[in-house]
Amino acid sequence: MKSGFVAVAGKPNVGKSTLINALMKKKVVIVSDKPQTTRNRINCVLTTPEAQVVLVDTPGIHKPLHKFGEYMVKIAVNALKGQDLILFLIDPIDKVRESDLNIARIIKESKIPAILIINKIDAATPEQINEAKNRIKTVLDENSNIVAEFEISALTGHNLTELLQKIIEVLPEGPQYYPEDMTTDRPLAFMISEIVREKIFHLTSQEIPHSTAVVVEEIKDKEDLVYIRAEIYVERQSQKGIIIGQKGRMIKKIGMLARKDLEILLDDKIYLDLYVKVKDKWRQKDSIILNTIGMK
Ligand code: GDP
Ligand code: MG
Ligand code: K
Repeated sequence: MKSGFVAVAGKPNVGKSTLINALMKKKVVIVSDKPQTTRNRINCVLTTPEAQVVLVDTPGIHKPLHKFGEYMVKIAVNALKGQDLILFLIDPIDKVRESDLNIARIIKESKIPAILIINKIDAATPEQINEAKNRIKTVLDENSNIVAEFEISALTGHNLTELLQKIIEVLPEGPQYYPEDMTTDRPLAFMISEIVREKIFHLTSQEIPHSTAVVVEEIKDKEDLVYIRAEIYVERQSQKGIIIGQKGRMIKKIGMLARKDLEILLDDKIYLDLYVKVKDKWRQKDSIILNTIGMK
């Protein structure tokens, strides 16, 4: 069986959600009867008799790079690194802009196989399509990780069967990751935990060991904000004291700074709920950690 994680990347309005929805309709075995599962940051599992494709909406790589701290770019690249394939969408009507080129640079740096997708060809002129291709290829040249190129219309379905075939062809042999109607927030949880960790180490300097783990327990898309609950696991009571700080000042600061970065990444208001725990129970959590930080 072919299986893997497929990141769907591209700037806002390029057609990511439309494509995910259209691909989900092509699946032979229906794993979810809720068509709206592609909204927001919930990912889709597409299971056919020969393959399982986990479509992952990639958060946080569509921002101008200057808005990012350097470590955030690293996190974006690392989050992609958990993926087996990237679908990179561009929109020839809106033209290829600096934001597209930024995403292209991150994709190139990730070295993951990627399929370049020129979307909206039902509405674009041949000149617009050519111009978009030429411009994106200033970054994604022959030496890059682009393994295929498709002109599609996510709206009308043009070329989607061929695209899906190619996706399955490129994916590695692998297990069926999900038995049935499962969703994952792997890359997002990974980013959140890395950002919270960065704030902890930044604010507490030497006092907190790098074995400290942040486990994202809950991500909920609510009407007007994203609610995130994460647990920070330390080894000793004294470390818990340091992270919480006097009158909770340190944990507040960690939370505030992490929230600011997350709001930039996710383009949403964030409510970040942080808890500090001593590691006792932490061993049992190993499997959860592996899932959340995207290791295989
Ligand atoms: P996202 O922000 O990348 O998820 O983009 P969406 O999927 O929400 O699409 C943004 C807009 O582009 C919507 O109005 C879609 O209907 C439109 N759109 C998406 N794909 C196509 C396409 O292939 N052709 C045309 N003409 N419009 C499209
Ligand atoms: Mg969308
Ligand atoms: K995600």
